Amino acid sequence: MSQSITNSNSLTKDQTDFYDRNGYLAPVPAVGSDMARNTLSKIESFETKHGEFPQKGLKAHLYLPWMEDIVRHPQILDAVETIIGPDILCWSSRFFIKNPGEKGFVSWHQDVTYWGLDVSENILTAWIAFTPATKANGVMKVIPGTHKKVVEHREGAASNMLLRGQEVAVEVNEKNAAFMELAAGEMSLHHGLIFHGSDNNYSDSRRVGFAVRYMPPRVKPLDGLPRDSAMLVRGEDHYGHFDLEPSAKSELDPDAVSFHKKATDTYQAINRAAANKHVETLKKQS
Ligand SMILES: O=C(O)CCC(=O)C(=O)O
Repeated sequence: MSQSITNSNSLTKDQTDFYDRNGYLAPVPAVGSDMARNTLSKIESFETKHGEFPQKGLKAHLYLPWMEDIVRHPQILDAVETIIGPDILCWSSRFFIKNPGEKGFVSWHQDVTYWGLDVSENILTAWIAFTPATKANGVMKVIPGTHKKVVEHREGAASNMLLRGQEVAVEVNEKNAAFMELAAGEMSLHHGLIFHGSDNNYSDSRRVGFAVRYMPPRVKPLDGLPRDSAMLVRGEDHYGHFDLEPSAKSELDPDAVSFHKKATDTYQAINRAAANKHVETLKKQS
């Protein structure tokens, strides 16, 4: 008799229906409280030794094997697989750390518009909490249902944690916001096009999160951008649209550090160029 194999953290039909309708899901179990505590202690030792993470912690999993363990965590991938299928690339990752009293908000934006990737694809972020994420410390908020259409963005908001300070150039009714509160070790999932952002941390505790961007290997980069890279974290890549990224042999291993520099320089170049490309998408939409 054949037995069906179920993944331990696969999402239910109700959860995927909710995600399809609303463009987000939270809270979802991720790495658990013990691993969250251990990883937080590694993050804080790294900060004590080296100061801030280079490039705002962009693609930190490329030079920190203990962050690659997070990016490849089976519980996270089981949930992601339910939404995007069995072949999974990690396109990028980034720390979002807010210290108490520090001004650092994230204005309403749609991620994929700046990523140089096909906006019609199922690209998502797993945002993993290493401390609790609460309304008081600036938890991420979303506007449910805004993931169906690309909108215009403007750049340069005064205080902002994003690389280009971008925000949607349409009115947002804050009353419709859903707050994705999380316990340490849990995650939220958000669609690459959902309007999302977060407020300053008004509490007296740190908010430490790590955003990991996942997509199926069939996703095509937009034409005319530098060749990009991504890490295959589950299944197979039959498309070859991206150079596959190597794992670091150890923390800050020199090959990994130099690869990371190259990959994040490319990321920044794509980020700059993609803003113009997404204006082309808007024109096609209208
Ligand atoms: O951590 C935050 O407050 C915002 C995160 C975010 O904008 C993202 O993951 O795309």
